[in-house]
Amino acid sequence: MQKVYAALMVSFDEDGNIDEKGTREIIRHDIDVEGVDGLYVGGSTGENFMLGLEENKKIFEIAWDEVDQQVDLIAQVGGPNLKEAKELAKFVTELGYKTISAVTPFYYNFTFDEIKHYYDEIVKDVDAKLLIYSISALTGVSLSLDNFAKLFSNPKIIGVKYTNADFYLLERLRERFPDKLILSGFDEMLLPALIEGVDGCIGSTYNVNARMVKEEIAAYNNGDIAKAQELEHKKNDIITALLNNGIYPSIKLVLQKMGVHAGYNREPMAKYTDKVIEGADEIYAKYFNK
Ligand code: MN9
Repeated sequence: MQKVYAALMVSFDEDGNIDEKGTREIIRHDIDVEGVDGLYVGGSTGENFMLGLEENKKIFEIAWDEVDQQVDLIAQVGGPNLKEAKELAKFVTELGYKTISAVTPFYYNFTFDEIKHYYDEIVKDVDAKLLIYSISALTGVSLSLDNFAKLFSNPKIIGVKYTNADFYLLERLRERFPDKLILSGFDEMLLPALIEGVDGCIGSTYNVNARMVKEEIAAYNNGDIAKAQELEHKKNDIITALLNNGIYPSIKLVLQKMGVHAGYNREPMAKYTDKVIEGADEIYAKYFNK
């Protein structure tokens, strides 16, 4: 069965400090209520690119401790600061994480050789497998099929978190690398990704909607395509509402309504306005208060 990973959210207090208790509550909710198969820690949904090294370490520690090996964990350690990425990779593997992930290095228009060097360096001295985190819409970094082939030639690089609407490339990747792990990163494009043969999915909305998604995957696997399509539509009604109201604040506010202390977003993300709070209340009432 294809695995569902929540891209873990982190709870921050009003001043933007990590709220450890709230973060543990989100983890418990994801595992105990949503029934996720795993957590992707330190991704964009974890607001990681707004945090410092020590804060990222703290979050990896909290997640490792709270999860207590109940579900799979993937630690996203990447960013344009390669020294820090390597330090985080070492830190998480010493904690016990077996799988790490790293975003393609962004901002400086690195050449492919520089990107390849970055990945080889991150995995070089650690006993861990790595998933490339490819999200070209936000990083501006696109990888071709041949680029993937070169990166995958390193045996420690076991797959990709594929956050991309290019289904042709996804199909070519699946065909060429049947043994690599491909996890789909756009929650709103799950069904077409399943059809292309992904091994699972990682996403922000699975913090609040993993149950419906697991039902959809089960319907797809049973060959009940009509049911899978119906669930894809229902899921995307929710995702569309969340996106229209602001995805990060809305997921946190919905969690809050579910009794989980998900806190605030980290600046420069805005504080919740009344309009956003009302919008999230409506989303909760319409889709979640069953
Ligand atoms: O991890 C997430 N990407 C970002 C992947 O937040 C940048 C997705 O789960 C999206 O939030 C989701 C809604 O567009 O697909």
